[in-house]
Amino acid sequence: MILQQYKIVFAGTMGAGKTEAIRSLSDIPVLLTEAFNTDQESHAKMETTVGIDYGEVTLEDGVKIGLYGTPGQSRFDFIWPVICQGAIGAIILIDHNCDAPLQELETFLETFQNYTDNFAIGITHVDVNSNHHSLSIYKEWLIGQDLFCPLFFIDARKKEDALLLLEALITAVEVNHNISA
Ligand SMILES: Nc1nc2c(ncn2[C@@H]2O[C@H](COP(=O)(O)OP(=O)(O)O)[C@@H](O)[C@H]2O)c(=O)[nH]1
Ligand SMILES: [Mg+2]
Repeated sequence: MILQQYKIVFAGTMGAGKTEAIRSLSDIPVLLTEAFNTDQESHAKMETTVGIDYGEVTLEDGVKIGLYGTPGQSRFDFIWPVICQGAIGAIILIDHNCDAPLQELETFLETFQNYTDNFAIGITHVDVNSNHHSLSIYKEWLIGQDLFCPLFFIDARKKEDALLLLEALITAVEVNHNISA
């Protein structure tokens, strides 16, 4: 058997559910790994290490996927290119109840488009009915941008929701790269 391991990165707003989604999916206890700032040039003062979540899931077909959670705050943005190295795609999680969810989505997509072409978007916390944003804003925005990537409303605490997003991303990778099973 050929062992294949892929890498997927979770990005998105603070508290959106990145750690929780990795926890829901992972077959192993989620690890918090430390990464050191390798980009002293643009963040010379940042000498601390940064915590990255790490989990693993093996899909039914035996493909093993490494799940990497990035720190959400932009002050850690120097670490994103490092984490994204070799990743097949990114899952962007946006908390529907944050102040400006659409702008956040736009910013994360713009940033991570530098590192990968494959995305799946999960809008979280839609069960918490504390804001006035309509759910249709995301789809309308994607259509307006001519961006066709999978978009789901999920609860990161539910394994089936997180799995749906993961499988949508893998399908997007296969479609974008013309891979047939
Ligand atoms: N109500 C609700 N809580 C959620 C949802 N997704 C995640 N959470 C919770 O939100 C909190 C923050 O999630 P966490 O994974 O730590 O966010 P991170 O900063 O993106 O890693 C945790 O208590 C999660 O259990 C959701 O869809 N709805
Ligand atoms: Mg986290």
